[in-house]
Amino acid sequence: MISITMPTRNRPERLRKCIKSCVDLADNPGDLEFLLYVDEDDNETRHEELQSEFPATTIKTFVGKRLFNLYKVQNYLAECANGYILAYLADDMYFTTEGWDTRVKESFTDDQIWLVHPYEKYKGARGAPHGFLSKKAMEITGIFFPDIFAYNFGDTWMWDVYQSIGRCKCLDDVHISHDHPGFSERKKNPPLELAQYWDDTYREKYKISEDITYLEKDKQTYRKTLPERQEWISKLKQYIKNWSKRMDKDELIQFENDVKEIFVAGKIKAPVHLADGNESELIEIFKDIKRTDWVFSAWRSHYHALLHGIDPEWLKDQIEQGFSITICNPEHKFYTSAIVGGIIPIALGTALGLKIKGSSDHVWLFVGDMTSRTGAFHEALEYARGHSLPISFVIEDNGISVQTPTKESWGLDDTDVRVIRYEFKSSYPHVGAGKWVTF
Ligand SMILES: Cc1ncc(C[n+]2csc(CCOP(=O)(O)OP(=O)(O)O)c2C)c(N)n1
Ligand SMILES: [Mg+2]
Repeated sequence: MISITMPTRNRPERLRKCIKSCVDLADNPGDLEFLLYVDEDDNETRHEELQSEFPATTIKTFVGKRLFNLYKVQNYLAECANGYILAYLADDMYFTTEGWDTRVKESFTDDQIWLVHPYEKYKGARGAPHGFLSKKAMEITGIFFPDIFAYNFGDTWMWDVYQSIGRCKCLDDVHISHDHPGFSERKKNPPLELAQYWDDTYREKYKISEDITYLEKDKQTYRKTLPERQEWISKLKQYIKNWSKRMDKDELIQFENDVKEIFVAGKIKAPVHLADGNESELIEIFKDIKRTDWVFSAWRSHYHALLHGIDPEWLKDQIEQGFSITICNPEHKFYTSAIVGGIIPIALGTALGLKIKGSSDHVWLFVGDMTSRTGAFHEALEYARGHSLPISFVIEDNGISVQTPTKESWGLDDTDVRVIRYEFKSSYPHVGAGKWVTF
């Protein structure tokens, strides 16, 4: 979902035009959320009517004190947003490109650390007066926008920070128009149609007192903020670096040893399924798995979760809480089920959904050797093959189902070339750490 944060004041018609352009030109207006901040003394904006006028989308209004600080308003709205992409748009812009939302969503691959911005008539690709950031980035920097400015330089800050980490993306094919050009443009060629918008609201905001304008004051503040911007840059860089790093064999083994110790001490009041002996195979397989792919696994999923980039601390905490056999992390598109075969139709349906949407993401399904004998597995394999779905099947063959030797019970060997298969031998039993534990 894209959440659009939008402070507005006394411009009902332009606000309408802006929302209308966003909704009419979006491929998926149901996946948009508008968060409007309306000043309590604004009696022109008929925000109550907007939701019924645009039923295809979600419009939430927050009425509050006039804050005289655009970024405080935007930060407040961003905190309330549900989307993983946050947009800072102004109520005097409007999109002119169909499918703008799909283009924006596509741009947020990898680690989500991007400033994506449309091509704007006056600034072109040379700045991002309007843009899209991720909630992830906001988590890392702790705040959506720095709120030390009143009205200016927040977007300059973003532009500088994201440019210097090489994560600024101008969508040349997504255009917006902005009824509020920069000063130089206005001086050179004052557009008549804009003059009417140059109302008291604007004049008021550009003047603090007789000798200083907000613009001048914000500029002075900006010059002093290099250390703060550098702090953002290093936090974001660090995140990007950690994100692309995968655990190596020793780190995986160390993680399981830690879990084993905690379990044997009786501190995890639920079953744990430990793995070992398959680190190298999994590390090899995960080289082909993009961080943005979907991974589905079963009860023994610690290694899969770690190799898919899930935070080891978060995972350990989940295991300690007793969720070892049902680890799920939507942010990383990682899902498991402890029901034999339970995850198979979910993975298959996800692959079907991706194909229908035309997504370039891929689904990876990990199952045990006995699970690969179930009807659900064979049906899924046939259906995926018949419909050319973006899904890969991986069979993890430890030769047993709990304690039953799989090959003995089925009387066959496996030579199916349509699936990835690796064999391994774990020194742990099916469940637990090989030592009886009383909780
Ligand atoms: C529907 C269902 N039946 C039985 C079980 C109990 N069970 C849990 S894991 C498992 C063994 C599955 O063997 P395999 O697919 O080879 O997995 P692995 O050896 O990797 O654990 C069984 C029977 C279950 N979780 N769900
Ligand atoms: Mg098995």
